[in-house]
Amino acid sequence: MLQSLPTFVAAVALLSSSIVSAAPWRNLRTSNANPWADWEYEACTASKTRIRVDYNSMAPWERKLYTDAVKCLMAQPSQLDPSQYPAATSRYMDYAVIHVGRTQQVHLSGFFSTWHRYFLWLYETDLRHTCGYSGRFPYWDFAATASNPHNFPIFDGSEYSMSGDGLFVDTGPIQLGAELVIPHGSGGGCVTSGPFANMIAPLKFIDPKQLQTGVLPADAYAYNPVCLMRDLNAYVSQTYTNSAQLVAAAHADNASHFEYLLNGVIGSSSLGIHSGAHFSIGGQMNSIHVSAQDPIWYPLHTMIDKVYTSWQLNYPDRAQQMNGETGTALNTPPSAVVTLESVLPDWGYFQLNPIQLKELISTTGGPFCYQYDNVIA
Ligand SMILES: [Cu+2]
Repeated sequence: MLQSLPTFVAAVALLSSSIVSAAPWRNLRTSNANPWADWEYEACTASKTRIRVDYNSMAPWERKLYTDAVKCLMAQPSQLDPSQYPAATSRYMDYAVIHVGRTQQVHLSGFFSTWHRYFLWLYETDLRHTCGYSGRFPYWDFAATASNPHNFPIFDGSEYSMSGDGLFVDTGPIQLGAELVIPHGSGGGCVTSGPFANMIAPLKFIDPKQLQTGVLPADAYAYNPVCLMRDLNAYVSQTYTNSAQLVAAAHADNASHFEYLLNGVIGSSSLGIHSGAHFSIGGQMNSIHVSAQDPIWYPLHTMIDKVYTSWQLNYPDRAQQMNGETGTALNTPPSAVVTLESVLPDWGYFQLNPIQLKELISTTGGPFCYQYDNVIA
């Protein structure tokens, strides 16, 4: 599917074990005998099941409760070694840094859906445990806002939003690949409204093409403070993340078809829902690697998880299918095909225990206990 990509075999830049630090909480117990076999998860019961909801359906007070919790995480100290990870300026940014460190393994690979599902769960749990968040975990239904994202509470720039667009900076059309040019959106500059106004994003932009090399740039964790930027793009939303595309993904024939509808083919005009959602926000979100700096990353990926969950619930016989891909982006450097038995790359200090993919298949099994307010039928 990919023609003449520069494939030189190189070691995937793994985060070193210095990312180990005392986890302040655990959602599973491990016995000291054999960490591979002996942990137990708490049973997920109906009364314990958390329901995830559309941000736009939440009352203003609950939306503010959520963004206050995110800001609380931004005010907590980093647990990473500052000499190795200068861009890790807070506990919130630790997630973004760890995401950078795992990017080459958990995108365009067999780990995408389940690694991100658990990453979101860790973040949600951290908001509750570290910042006392008591509301529901929101997703951003990007198909529902495609007509004009500014018109919805999530991006209206009010104190109850996820902050608005960036200031308008006319930099012309955006070249996303050899075959793909998209029109400029309505922003392009710094985000100056709402809860995350004037936020600093310390991770330097990494071009998605980097995925094709199998390694991270040498300065991937350097401290490079710039403003959080956005360029909301209704054209991209309407073209790549409309409801017909969500429905198609929720009814994909098999896991590799699902992966294609989600992630498209890098560098081609086939963007997929996931990349489309990223590019409809612009700014840091245009980088697969460093996008998790923008707080909208979490509701966006929660929506991707809702699509994954819907597909699994629509076709229980396909729920455990693998997409046939390996454990490295574009199989660079080459690695083994991912199976249900595969151990996922860890989540930095947030979760260092080995977790097998089969544990992350159901949202009401393994470590999880949540559902969505509805299923994409
Ligand atoms: Cu990601």
